Amino acid sequence: MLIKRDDGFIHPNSSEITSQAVYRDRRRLIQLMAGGAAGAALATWASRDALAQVTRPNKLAALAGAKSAVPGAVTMDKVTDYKDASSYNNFYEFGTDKADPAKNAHTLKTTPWVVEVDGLVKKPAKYQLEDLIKLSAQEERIYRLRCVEGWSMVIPWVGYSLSHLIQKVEPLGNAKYVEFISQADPKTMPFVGSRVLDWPYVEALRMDEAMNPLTLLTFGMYGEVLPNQNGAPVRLVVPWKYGFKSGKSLVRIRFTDREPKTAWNKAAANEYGFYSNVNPDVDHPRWSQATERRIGEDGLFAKKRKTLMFNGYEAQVGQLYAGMDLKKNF
Ligand SMILES: Nc1nc2c(c(=O)[nH]1)N[C@H]1C(S)=C(S)[C@@H](COP(=O)(O)O)O[C@H]1N2
Ligand SMILES: [Mo]
Repeated sequence: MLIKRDDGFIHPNSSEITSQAVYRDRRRLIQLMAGGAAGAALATWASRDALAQVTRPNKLAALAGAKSAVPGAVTMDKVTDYKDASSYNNFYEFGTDKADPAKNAHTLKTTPWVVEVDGLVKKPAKYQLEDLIKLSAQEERIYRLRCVEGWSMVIPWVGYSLSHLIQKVEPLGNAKYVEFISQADPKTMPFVGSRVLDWPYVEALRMDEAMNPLTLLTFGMYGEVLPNQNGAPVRLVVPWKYGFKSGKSLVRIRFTDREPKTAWNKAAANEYGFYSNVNPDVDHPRWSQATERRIGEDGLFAKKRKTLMFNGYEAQVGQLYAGMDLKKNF
């Protein structure tokens, strides 16, 4: 029944509101199915249940986010176990072995934490972590992350699109690149000072890549704040690029007009280019990139998976590289 008010506004009664909400949900489901994502959403719920059964000795502070509406956020893949995602890491500030970060990163001091945003922007600012977290609504996004070494994980990250922060600081017209600088504190990061990389760890994106909604400023995973070894308290997740583009424990985000020199490019320019898009057709000089191993599935009979162009996010980001030779710009 519709209740007509004096001002002409037609107000549905409560049972109609309910059925409307049900209808909208159903419609959304149909839309998802049309996009082939219904199975993905269900797979996500199923793996969420599986997740709840994993025993967690050191639960971290909760950081929940609403399920994201950004396309490409859910995948058909099973979510990687928390235990695997937090014990097999690359974080060279804490050692070069995959087990080192989980062993050593407890010395990282994440409070207080300040992120400086500067360079070619109208409104440079130093954000306390708490203020940065509150800058936009937290979302949960299940993204694959593929390492250049040939392994991958599927993680429910919590954060928001970096574009929200970028809009806040108002980049100037000549800002073409965004540089991401990690913490480099020899007192709390035992391998800063080793000569494997030129510290601080630096990564960068072109402005349009940084503005793409898939680029996630990330504060948590699995509904909790990030464990230190995964880049606490704030990192980037750029799901269509090799994992090393996703800088951890960020302290500075700088806008510039020149392509920045990145840590891995400085270390080995012929192996790690600026773009570093996941591309099964461009081999690393020392190994093929055609397949990958999913962490947690490395049993004797586990098959290697075919690596997907742009890590499976081609529909969302392919147009960023239209007309570019991706063999030259690897
Ligand atoms: N500061 C910093 N960020 C970093 C790294 C690093 O050594 N230092 N390693 C990168 C690499 S090579 C990968 S594959 C991912 C791994 O992220 P994960 O441990 O959450 O899987 O982090 C990236 N971010
Ligand atoms: Mo990596």
